Amino acid sequence: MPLVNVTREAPAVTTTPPPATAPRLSRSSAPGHPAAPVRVVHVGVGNFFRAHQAWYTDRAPDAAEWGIAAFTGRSPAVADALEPQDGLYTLVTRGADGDHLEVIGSISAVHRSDDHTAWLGYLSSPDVVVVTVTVTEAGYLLGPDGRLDAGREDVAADVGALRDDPRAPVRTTPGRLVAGLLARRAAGAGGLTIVPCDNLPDNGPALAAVLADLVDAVDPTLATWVAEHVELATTMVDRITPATTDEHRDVVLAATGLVDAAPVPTEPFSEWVIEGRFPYGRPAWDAAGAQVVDDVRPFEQRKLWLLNGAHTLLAYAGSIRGHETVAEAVGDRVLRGWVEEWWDEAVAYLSLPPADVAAYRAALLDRFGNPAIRHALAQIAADGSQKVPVRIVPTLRAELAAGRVPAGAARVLAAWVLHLRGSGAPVKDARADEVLPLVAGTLEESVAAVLGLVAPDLADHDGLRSAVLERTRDLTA
Ligand code: CS2
Repeated sequence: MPLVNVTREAPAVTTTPPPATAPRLSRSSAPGHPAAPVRVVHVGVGNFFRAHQAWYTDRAPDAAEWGIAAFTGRSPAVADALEPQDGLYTLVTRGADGDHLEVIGSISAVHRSDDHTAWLGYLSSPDVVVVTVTVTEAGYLLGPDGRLDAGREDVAADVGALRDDPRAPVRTTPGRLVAGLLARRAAGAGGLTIVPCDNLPDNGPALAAVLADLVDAVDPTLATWVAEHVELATTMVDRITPATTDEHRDVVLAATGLVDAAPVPTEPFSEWVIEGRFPYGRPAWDAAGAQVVDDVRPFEQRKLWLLNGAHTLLAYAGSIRGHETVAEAVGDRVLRGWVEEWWDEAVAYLSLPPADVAAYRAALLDRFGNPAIRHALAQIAADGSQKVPVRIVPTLRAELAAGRVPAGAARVLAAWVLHLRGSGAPVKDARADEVLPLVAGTLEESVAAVLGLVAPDLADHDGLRSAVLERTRDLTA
């Protein structure tokens, strides 16, 4: 795999304009990346997937046998960028020593989410045995009870469409998966493994529950076939991957002489921990650095509570304190103290050896402080309604059960309430219609209502309410 290293002492971006006629990155301008036959289908081709699962697949020793057909999720624009590039893109890994540029060739085909015929075609093929998913927490359509949120209008529309015609276009990710499974059963194409790769606790069982509910509503006879043919893996995924900007395009053009409309910036660190049997096969992701374990939960809790929990704290409290990126925010002494306070609470409930947890915390401070990763707090602030309950509430509950009102967890809730009330990063939430009315009254009322959303049984806990209120004062001081 050709690698270009660009040191920061000799900046990649020069003032010399690149030739106006610079060729576009593609399988002909960047030879050595033949398209592998499609055996993996992916839903949600965003930057995270391209820095993570696609990169592991590219590095696997059997990469030549495992091409990916990648479907867009919410944003079709990436398909417009990748199609003329034959699926190729540049991964820009930004370390302390500079940028490492690498062309990734594992995406053999790119499709827009509405290319339902292509979707059904792949799922009907016995060659395809793995489906990976990165659609963000919100894409799973989980209700508060951990089952499919069947009251949603888009879910009802998918149920109606699939009952009438199993090949009808659908709107949701669970709808696409069920449509694919119906087509696969009809084609007699055999079994496959679905690999959810989003930051949800127990993402395999969570997706299994959603699919079971949808199957039940659409065609209960599919349930037996699913039980015999569909495996769900459970995974912990980790790599900090911000959005692409023109700076990244300029770095790639200056270093390679090729135009890449959609390079992906990412950090050097990467982790993928996978629990799953994969009886139908998979790329040798373990040989590419992924860990295959019997129980992913300890790793997932460590990552979700320490990394993602601190991200959520920084996104709200940091933007309220006037910062724009994670690196800026963690460089603020006050915020850094709040992060440590939160970690001190959360680590008590992790089951990994304390020395590993301590090393992870130390590494996180370096990762957050990486100045070359301009990870926008506003990006992390999105969809708090999906993130706060899984990142913060388990520790909150455990601390209350132990008889303590945790200041760190209360602070995250306080910062989120203030954010929803208009402070710091702009509010962008898949459930904004439900969340924003909660903060329409006084601050006291907002705190009570938000607690009622994330932990209904704790909404009347006086000690917790006053701790959250008190923390809002620290943030507005
Ligand atoms: C972040 C994650 O946007 C967010 O909510 O906390 O995307 C985070 O950067 C990744 O999980 C890192 O692996």
